[in-house]
Amino acid sequence: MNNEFPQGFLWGTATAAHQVEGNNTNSDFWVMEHVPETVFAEPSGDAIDHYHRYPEDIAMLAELGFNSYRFSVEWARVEPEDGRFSTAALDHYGRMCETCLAHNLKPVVTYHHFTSPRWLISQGGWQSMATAEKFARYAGKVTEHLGDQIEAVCTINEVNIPRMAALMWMAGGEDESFIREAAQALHTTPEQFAPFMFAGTHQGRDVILAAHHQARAAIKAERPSLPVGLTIAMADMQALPGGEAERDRMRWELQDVFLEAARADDFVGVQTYTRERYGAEGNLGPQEGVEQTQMGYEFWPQATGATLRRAYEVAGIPMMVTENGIGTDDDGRRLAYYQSALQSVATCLQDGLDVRGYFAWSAFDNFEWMLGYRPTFGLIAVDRRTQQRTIKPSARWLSKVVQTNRLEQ
Ligand code: GCO
Repeated sequence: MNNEFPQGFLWGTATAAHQVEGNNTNSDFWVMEHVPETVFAEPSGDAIDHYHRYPEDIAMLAELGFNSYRFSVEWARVEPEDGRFSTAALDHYGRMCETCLAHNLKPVVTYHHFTSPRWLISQGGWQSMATAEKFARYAGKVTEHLGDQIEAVCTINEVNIPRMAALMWMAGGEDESFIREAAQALHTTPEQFAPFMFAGTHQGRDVILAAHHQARAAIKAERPSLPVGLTIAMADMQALPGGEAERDRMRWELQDVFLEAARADDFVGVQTYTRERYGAEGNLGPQEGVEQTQMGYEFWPQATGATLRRAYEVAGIPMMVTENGIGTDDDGRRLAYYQSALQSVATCLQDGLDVRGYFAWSAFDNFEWMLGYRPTFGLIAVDRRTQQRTIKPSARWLSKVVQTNRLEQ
C-alpha cells in the first residue's frame, strides 16, 4: 500500500489559548475556575506560559519538521470590553503568526476555542442572538489585522460540544451551587448563564451556527480567498443490534446538523478521540476489555478514519483533522495511537477522500479544562515548576512521518 501523503499536506499540532497561554484573567473560564464551589480540578494559572514563550515553542515545533501550527486567538484579550479592541493584543498574535512564518509553519488560526470575554456572558452569552453579531465583528477585526499571514481560519472550535455536554454529561444538573456562584460572578443569572460550554439548548446551537455564518461573511469581506471552516468533535458512533435508531437520533443531534450547516464552507475540521457504542437504551460506555485512556474513554484510534468518512458523507467538502490524540502517561501508547490513527487517514486518502491536513492534539501537555493538568495529551512534556519542555519519543516518531511525508507500515 502506498502510504505517501499528498504534496502540500498540512502537518501540525494544535493548542488553544486558554489551555497554554496562562493568566487569561478577562475570560469567563478564569472566573469559573475561581468561584468557591468550582467544578474545575484546579485553576489554569500560568498554564505553560505560551503567551511569553511562544518563540521557543514555535521553534521547537519547526525543528520537529511540522509545516503548520494551529493555535487560537483569545477573544477576551482582543476585545477586553464590548467594542473596545486591543491593538497590543492583536499585535501579539501578529507576532505569533510572523514567528510561525519565519519558521515555515503555516498558521491555522482558531478565533474561538471555548473561552469568551466576561462581558459577553453578562449580556446573555451564547444563548443570545446578539452574540452572533458581536462574534462576527470581532472576527472581522482579527482578519483585518492578521488575514495576510493566515493559512486558514477555524471560526469556532467544536460547535457541537455544548450540545454534547447537555445531552451526555450535564444531564443531572448536579452543579447547582457552582452555577449560582459563577452566574453571580459573571453578572448574570443561573437561568441566563451561557458560557459557550453551557449553551446546550437548541437556541444555543442556533446562536453558535449563526455566529459561524456571520463570522464567515465578515472574514470573507476582509479577505475573500482565506479558507474558512468550523471544527466539530466527532466520535465514531457505532450501533449495536437494536441500537440503530438511538444512534441515528444522537448522531443527528450531535453531528449531522452541524455538518450540514458546514456545507458552504471551504473545509470542515474533524476532531476525533474515540468511538461510542449505542444500544436501544443509549450510550453503552466503554466495552469491557478495551483499553481506556486517562479520559476514561476507549483507546480507539481507528475512529479517525471512520469519522472522516462520516463527515465526508454528510458535509461533502474538503476536510482537515484539526485535532487527534490521546491523554496518557504512557508515551508508547501515544505512539501506537498515532500510528494507527494515521494509517486510517492514509487509507481515507487512498480511497479518494479530500483530506488536506492533520493536526495532533496537542503540541504540549496543557490545561485540560475541568480536569486540570492531570491528563497529558502533549507530544512535548512541560514541567510547570520550571516551564522546562521535553520532547517525548512519540514526537520524534511523528517527526519522521512529517519529514518524509509518508507513514511506514
Ligand atoms: C476539546 C478541545 C481540546 C481538548 C482536547 C482533549 O476537544 O475539548 O478542542 O481543547 O483539550 O479535545 O480533550
